[in-house]
Amino acid sequence: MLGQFTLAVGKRIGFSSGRTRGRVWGRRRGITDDQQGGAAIEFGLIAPLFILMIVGIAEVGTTLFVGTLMEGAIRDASRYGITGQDGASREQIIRDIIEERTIGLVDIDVAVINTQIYESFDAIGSQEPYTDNSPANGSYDVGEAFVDVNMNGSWDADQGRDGVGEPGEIVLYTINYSLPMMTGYIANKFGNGGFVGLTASIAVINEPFIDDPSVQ
Ligand SMILES: [Ca+2]
Ligand SMILES: [Ca+2]
Repeated sequence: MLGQFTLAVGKRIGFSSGRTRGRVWGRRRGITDDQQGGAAIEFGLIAPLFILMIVGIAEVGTTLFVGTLMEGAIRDASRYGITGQDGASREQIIRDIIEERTIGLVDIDVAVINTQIYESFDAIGSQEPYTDNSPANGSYDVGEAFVDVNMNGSWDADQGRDGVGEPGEIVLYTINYSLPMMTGYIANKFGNGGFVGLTASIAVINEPFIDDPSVQ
């Protein structure tokens, strides 16, 4: 009896365990396939967001980097400008310094570089004084009397005068650049016509240099 029982149990166990293993392996394979399929679906959903995030980081990083280069470039250009070296070619050398310091990431032919002269630091960004009486509406109107601070014959909302300045004059250096964005999707969503506007500026006072090298 014991032998029959053992045999029966052995057969039963062997037979049953084989089918059970088959069902278990089958179920595991099914679970694995399901997991792989689920992972593929999840990746398909997440991948675009992940790629967008990476591209966005690259765009922001590039923008910050170019902005930092522009700030360094305008600072170096102004350091050169205040010395008054090379007289008439000073403006071109300032442009050359900006081009060199921005290591080709700023198209110097597209960038707008301005140097404006002011009578004081407080005058930077100030409009030319005018008499508001024709009509008295809080803004300048043609025909109203004004002080032509920059001597260009017309009223200006900013009284700066173009130029790199005489000895002791205050000069505002500004560079504006529309940086093209790298990816069309980001540019369409966040850019201004595919560009991001960058500005760097610095105000300095010229050293008491001799403006005319021929005069000693
Ligand atoms: Ca007015
Ligand atoms: Ca004016």
